Amino acid sequence: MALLDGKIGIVFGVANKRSIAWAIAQAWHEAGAALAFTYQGERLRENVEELASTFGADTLILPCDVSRDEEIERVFAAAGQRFGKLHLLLHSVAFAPREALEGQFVNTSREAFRMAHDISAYSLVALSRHAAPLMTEGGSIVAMSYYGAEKVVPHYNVMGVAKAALEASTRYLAYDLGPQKIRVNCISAGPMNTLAARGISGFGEMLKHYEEHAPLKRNVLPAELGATGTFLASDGAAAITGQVLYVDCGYQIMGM
Ligand code: NAD
Ligand code: 0WE
Repeated sequence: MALLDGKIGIVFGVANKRSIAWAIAQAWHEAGAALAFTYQGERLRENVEELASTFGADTLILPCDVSRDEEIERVFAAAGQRFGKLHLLLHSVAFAPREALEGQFVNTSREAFRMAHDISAYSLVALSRHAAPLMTEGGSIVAMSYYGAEKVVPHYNVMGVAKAALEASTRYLAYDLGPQKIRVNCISAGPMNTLAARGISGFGEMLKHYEEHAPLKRNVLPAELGATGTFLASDGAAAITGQVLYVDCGYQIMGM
């Protein structure tokens, strides 16, 4: 019997094969879960259809811009109709306007701050609220975070503040949904070479810095995020909720 046999999940945040969401979805699938997928917009539809259909031609795949309430409602109505229940939800979504990740944090515009928090943090609250009524047998909600939530990482700027809001939201959601046996946790991943990291100036040096300074002297592999995602989704993590788990080769423990 595989770890997630009989579990039904929904995955937000696949853009392409390098997406962290895809690494965790593959691990959930290999552990026996049945999965539905959402994509941000028409631009990403083909990518996600091509990847997700490897899990079966009848895989549920729906558009969902998480900044639009009506799209969120449509997704959970469709998932309810198809499955009648839900056990797992992966939130692997973040966005801040590019200019906010370039200059100084002090120059963050009201609109960039609003967008970053809406898409990267509030969306977890909205998705959890819609998922909870379907999680009638309990559930596990997993969101992706980054170290810039707790310490200053130059240029991460408003995304760091939004990740702090995401992590705090994880704790308040864990408190609210705990009585329904719904657990809510974050995985704080070390830097990964994904679409969201591409074009961030100095990202190559950041990977090298982690390799030199993390206790394990290397960077994280996608399959390792998959394995942690599977653990958090499984009954092995039945007493873990509201936590931020660092999957970063130990980087976060260092003081110098
Ligand atoms: P990615 O670009 O593959 O994934 C980001 C996803 O966010 C994309 O699928 C994109 O479509 C989605 N998205 C953005 N705006 C959206 C919106 N309005 N509605 C719906 N979806 C939207 O990059 P990734 O690195 O896999 O990022 C996934 C998560 O992992 C993010 O939360 C990111 O902050 C986090 N993370 C990334 C790293 C890293 O170094 N790459 C490290 C730690 C945490
Ligand atoms: O969470 C992230 C990145 C998320 C992200 C990426 C982009 C690039 C394209 C959010 N919004 C946008 N907007 C865009 O227009 N990471 C953890 C990866 C990351 O991004 C950084 C990092 C790290 C690490 C930006 C600056 C410094 C470090």
